[in-house]
This record gives sequence, C-alpha cells and structure tokens, in this order.
Amino acid sequence: MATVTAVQDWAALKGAWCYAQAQALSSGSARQRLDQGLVQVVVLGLVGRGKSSLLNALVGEPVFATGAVHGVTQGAQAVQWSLGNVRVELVDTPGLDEVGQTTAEQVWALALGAELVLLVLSGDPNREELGILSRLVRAGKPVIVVLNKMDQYPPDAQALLLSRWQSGQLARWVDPKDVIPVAAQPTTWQRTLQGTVVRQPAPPQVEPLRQRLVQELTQLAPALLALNALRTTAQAPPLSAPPAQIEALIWRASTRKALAVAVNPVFGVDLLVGALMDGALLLRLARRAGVSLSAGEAMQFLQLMAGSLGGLGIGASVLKSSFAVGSGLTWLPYVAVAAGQGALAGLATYLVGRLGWQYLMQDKTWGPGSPAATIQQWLGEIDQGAVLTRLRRYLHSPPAHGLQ
Ligand SMILES: Nc1nc2c(ncn2[C@@H]2O[C@H](COP(=O)(O)OP(=O)(O)OP(=O)(O)O)[C@@H](O)[C@H]2O)c(=O)[nH]1
Ligand SMILES: [Mg+2]
Repeated sequence: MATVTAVQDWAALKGAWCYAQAQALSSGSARQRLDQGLVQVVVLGLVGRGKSSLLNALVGEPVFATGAVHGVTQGAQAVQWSLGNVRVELVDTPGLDEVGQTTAEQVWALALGAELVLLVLSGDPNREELGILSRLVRAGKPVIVVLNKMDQYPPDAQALLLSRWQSGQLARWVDPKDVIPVAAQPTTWQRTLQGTVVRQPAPPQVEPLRQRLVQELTQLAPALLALNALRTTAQAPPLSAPPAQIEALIWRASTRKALAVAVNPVFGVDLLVGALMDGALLLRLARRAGVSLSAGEAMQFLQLMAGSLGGLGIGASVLKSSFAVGSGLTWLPYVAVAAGQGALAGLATYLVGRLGWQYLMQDKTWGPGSPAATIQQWLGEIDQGAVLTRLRRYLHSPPAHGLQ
C-alpha cells in the first residue's frame, strides 16, 4: 500500500541553501505540486521527538537515520510515498531547537510552504512547542499534532496527555480529532534466559495516524493543494509611505550609518557597528509604533533582510551604480570606494527602516505570502537608485545637509 519511490537527499544542498532559495523551493513548487497532484507533508518538532522514526514507521522502511543522540537529522530530507491514490512527499527536518537561525528559517520556509504539517511531540508541549504551534495556527497551516512515544506512558498518563487537547486554548488551536497518539519506535522490556531484563524493539504503532492521513488526503488533497498554491502566490499588501517624521527618522539613521561606514576603514567593525545601528533603528521604530519588539525579534528580522539583500551585495546593479561617482568630482579612487560602501550601507539601513516600519504596522506579520516573497515584493517598490543618489550626495557634502 505504501511504497517508497525515491529518496531525495537535500542535506547535500544544505551548505548552498540560503533562506530565499529554500523559500523559492517550497513556494515555487506549490504550483508544480498542484499540477502533479503531489501533496507535501512536513514533520516539525524539537530535537529527538521521533520525527524521523515517525516517517520511517509510516513508509515502513528505515529511510531516515534515527538515534538517541541529539541532532541526528541535520538537513531537510524527503521521501515520496503513495497513500491510496494520493502521491505524498514526506519531508523530514532537523529539530528546531538545535539548529542555527538560518537553518531554522529554512525549516520554517518548508513548513509554511507545505500542504500539511505534522507537529511531533512526545509529551505535554513545552513553551517552545506551544510557540511553534501558535505560529502554524496563525499562518493558517493545516496541522496534525502527533503525540509520539506513547509506549513510555501507562494508560492513565496517556489519557491525561490526550485530555489536555480536548478543551481550552489547545482545543481552539487544533481540532481534537487531529491530535493522534502513536509510538513510532516503541520498545518493550523482556527477560532473557539468563534472567536479565533487556530492551527490545517492538512493532511501530502508527495506524491511527495513517488512517487519519488517508481520510484527510484522499478526500481533501485537491483542495489542500489548490488552497496552498493560492496562498503561497498571494501578494502582500503594497508598501505604504511612512509618516513624514518616521521617514525623517529612517533617513537620519541611514545617513549616520553611511557616514560611519564611509569613514571607518575596518571592514569587520563596519559590519558589527552596522548591525547594531540597524537593530537600534528597528527598536526605535517599534517604540514609535507602540509595538513591543524583543531584541531577538529584531535580530530575526535583520537576518531575514540580510538573506534577501544577499549579504552586503544588495544587488549587482545597485552596487555598480554606487561606485559610479558623479561627474565633476575630484575624489581619489579609495575615497570613492569608501563613499560607495557608505552609501550602500546607508541604503541597507533605509530598506531595513522602511520594511521594518511596514512590518511593525502590520502587527509583526508578513501578510499572506512567505516572508522572503514579501520582502522581495516590497524591495521592488522602493526606488533604490534614487535613495543611493541621495546618500551619495549627502556623503559628498554632509555639512551642507547638516549632520542631524
Ligand atoms: N520509546 C520510544 N522511543 C522512540 C519512539 N520514537 C522514537 N524513539 C526514539 O527516540 C530517539 C530519537 O528518535 P529520532 O526519530 O531520531 O528523533 P528525531 O526527532 O528525528 O531527532 P533529530 O533528528 O535528532 O531531531 C531514538 O532513540 C528513537 O529510537 C517511540 O515511539 N517510543
Ligand atoms: Mg531526525
């Protein structure tokens, strides 16, 4: 009934991945999957919850490595599977709590791009797991909560675990019929002939989940695919111009950053100081917007932006134009380079400010599309060339414009 047809090892690509590429992979393929009738199901959860074991148990083969040590799965991997007449791509992911920020964002991009997410827990959800669930629910992602390792609990404890999902906040987030207890790789204790007690692997118990997937996918696969393709291609609201005093605040921060980078010859210090200045701008914008923004959230925002701006690159054409110092200037080449870098750094801060303000105004959400797609859309709505020209003019004669 369930046949493994292929294993695609994305871990090999891991080093080459950046956030935007991971996003393109999942959002670009949502439309393709709709055409092909291929449903993507992503497992998500903290390290060691039995995500890989669960997929192995579902497909009936040890496709993915599992183990007691933490962090066995390092990159996303997928296997194609057929469930009745529905073709399914099952995607295994690393534990969200044991990967760096960039990989975590890649995993999130995959999860938010998938048709269905299996959130794997192995007991009551902790704070981090509640955070993951809440983000999935807010994104409107169809999710099945899988309570794994049920063999480790006596029947009354199992009933208690399940009962927590029957009412209150958890029942509002997830329909209780979508909370499924399983044991993907159970063990039993057996007495040997010598009288010692040893752990023995027992057959997986994942039939209730398989049944639920059959029910969900054989009936709803076309709807899930169509809805997801629509959602992932949805446009973010257009970037709106901030009020004048906010624009002025963003501009001041951009010129300060441009000057700091232009006069500072030490590249590494530029990066650090630049990131601190951008972070400070975001936090000031949040205060003006009356929105609470933690330092961690600000960092996450800056990392997303950095991914989309291609590190320091921002974009070859913009980079080129920033070095094209206007005619009539007598600057020495190295001064021109410093000014070019300064203008670029200032532009990055300006973009952080403009997108940051919009993001804050939208209650720290990115709209219906993926963050990467939204950032690209918004970046396209700003005349970056004009901002650069203004910044270069400022750098040529800062006193005339005033060092505000
Ligand atoms: N008792 C019991 N152990 C399980 C069960 N499922 C998985 N395990 C064990 O839990 C450990 C982790 O399992 P994995 O499948 O590697 O967990 P994972 O979530 O993929 O872990 P990472 O890839 O490291 O994030 C392994 O030692 C498994 O044998 C289960 O149902 N019962
Ligand atoms: Mg794993």
